[in-house]
Amino acid sequence: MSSGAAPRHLRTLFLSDIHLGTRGSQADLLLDFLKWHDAETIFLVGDIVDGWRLKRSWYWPQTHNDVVQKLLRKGRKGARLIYLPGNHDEFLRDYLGTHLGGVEVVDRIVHETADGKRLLVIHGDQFDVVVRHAKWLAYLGDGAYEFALALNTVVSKIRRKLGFDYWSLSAWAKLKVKNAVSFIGAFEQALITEARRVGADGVVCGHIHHATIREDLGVRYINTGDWVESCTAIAEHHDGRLEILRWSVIAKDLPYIVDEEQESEADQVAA
Ligand SMILES: [Mn+2]
Repeated sequence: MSSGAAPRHLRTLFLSDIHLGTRGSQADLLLDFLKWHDAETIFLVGDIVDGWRLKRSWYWPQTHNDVVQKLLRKGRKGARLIYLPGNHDEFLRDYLGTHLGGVEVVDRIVHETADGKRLLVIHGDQFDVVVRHAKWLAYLGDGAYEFALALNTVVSKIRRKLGFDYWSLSAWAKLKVKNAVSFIGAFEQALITEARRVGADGVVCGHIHHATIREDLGVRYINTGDWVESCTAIAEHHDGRLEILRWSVIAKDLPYIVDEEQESEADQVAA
């Protein structure tokens, strides 16, 4: 691809866990990614802006602003933008069902792919309680499962009022590396259970910073990954085919952008 090449055009783009407002956010790499990718519909699958960190200490460099502007510009140029808040941008959950500057804000939505598959799109933190108690919930059945979902909302509100951080599955899993694999498994299981419950063919979520497309769970399980470590997105092509886009792989075909990437890594080491 030469520097004069047009961006890749996708039917749908799913992005999550960008964590703008934190030093870990790879906003400059995401900016490059957005220059090279356009889509008819862009789903922002939660934890786009990190509201908790910003509350503690304000960190908002120009590149983070540029990401927001770039996305809004894509909206003005005709892309449909849908924002599904996560636990880190929970403040946006007060705006569910509204439009903010051309962006639709919803808790969850069903997306139909070009080949007619219905995918539930949701951040995923809503299922943390389910994940933590997956075994006895499975044993107790559907009523308990729905109760756990409701309980999760209440518990997270109380924790927020008391000034606690949200219980973070990914942070917890990282601390307990031995259990990480089984927790990722329980998270996947909770999400596919929900997809099946609402009659969808699959689920697209984020939250655990682990990009995957799985076809072996009965319904499709798709995780968008993140823009803190892995720098991944999910693309839906015009024929409905889904693909994980990894910036580390794409950037190799874009020589002059690879240079920018190296610079930004050097900056990080310096910081
Ligand atoms: Mn999250």
